[in-house]
Amino acid sequence: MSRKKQTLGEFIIENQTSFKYTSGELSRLINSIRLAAKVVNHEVNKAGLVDIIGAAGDTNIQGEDQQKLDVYANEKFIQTLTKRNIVCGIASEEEDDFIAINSQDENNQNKYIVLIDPLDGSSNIDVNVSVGTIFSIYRRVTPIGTPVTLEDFLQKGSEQVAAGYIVYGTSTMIVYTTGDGVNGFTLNPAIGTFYLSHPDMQFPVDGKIYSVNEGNYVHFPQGVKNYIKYCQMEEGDRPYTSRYIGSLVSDFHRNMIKGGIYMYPKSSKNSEGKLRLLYECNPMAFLAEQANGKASDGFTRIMEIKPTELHQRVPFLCGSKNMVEKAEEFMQNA
Ligand code: P6P
Repeated sequence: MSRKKQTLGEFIIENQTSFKYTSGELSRLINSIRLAAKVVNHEVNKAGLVDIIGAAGDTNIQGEDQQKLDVYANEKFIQTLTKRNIVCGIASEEEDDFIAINSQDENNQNKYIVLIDPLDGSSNIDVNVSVGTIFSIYRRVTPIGTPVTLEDFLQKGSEQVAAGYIVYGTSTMIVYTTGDGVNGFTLNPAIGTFYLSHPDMQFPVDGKIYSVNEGNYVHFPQGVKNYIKYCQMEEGDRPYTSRYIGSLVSDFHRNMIKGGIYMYPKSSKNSEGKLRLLYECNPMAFLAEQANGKASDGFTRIMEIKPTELHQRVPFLCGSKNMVEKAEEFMQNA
């Protein structure tokens, strides 16, 4: 008889003492993300059945066509986080500016801010390929009870208190860290409960999978080209396998389980890369490092980069430590 699997709710309660700050609020925050994840999951899973897919007709600050599910997911996460009165500020890929929550209430003692990519990989929605939500949580740095400012959001990734993702794949999972390792929880849709299915997730120190959009090869810096050719060379345990889903959360999740590297380098088309530092790279970097992996822009540790803008982009490499270090070697010696 297999041991009863712990639910996400039980796990949060059991582990909140290991969290170095006031634990109750963070637990409530993770719980509100869990609720929003279930609501969004329900819509993602039936996207093909109702007229909710397809462009919403608007574009976001990134200039990308907003998919209706992008808009829906953004609204649900913001509503849930606001309604539960847990956070004092939210920034989202789908919002031009950050949102101050209850900023007129000087009794608002909420100390956490959340940055979110509500539906990453949304171009995959219409073709039934997995997508994800990414979240990053900080404590505010401006005085409690005052409206949050941009300073609260432009913190280094090393200041994150929690980060994670939801992957809406063949099964729906929440994978997150509060700085004490990475744990994965799988949703049982029949009863709407997440169960601890992947305790203490770790990147294998090495791997054989490289994930990059090779369609951009001719536009990459020479060091990146040299690393890709290294991956393809018949030597030792190479050539590696190329796997690129076009959904960061899905590529990251597979590489964390099997071993591998994900790269979105800068190029002559994207001078700073495509991925956003605050709500894509920093949370994935926190997870990567907590899972014994590594994340950099090829030269600098992602979580050491001081943000200057809310929607700032950076080049991004993350995954198995040895693979990231080999790619950095090629990039730094080109
Ligand atoms: P490209 C999705 O838009 C995303 O932000 C990541 O999830 C994904 O890895 C990447 O962009 C795909 O971008 O340019 O290769 O299609």
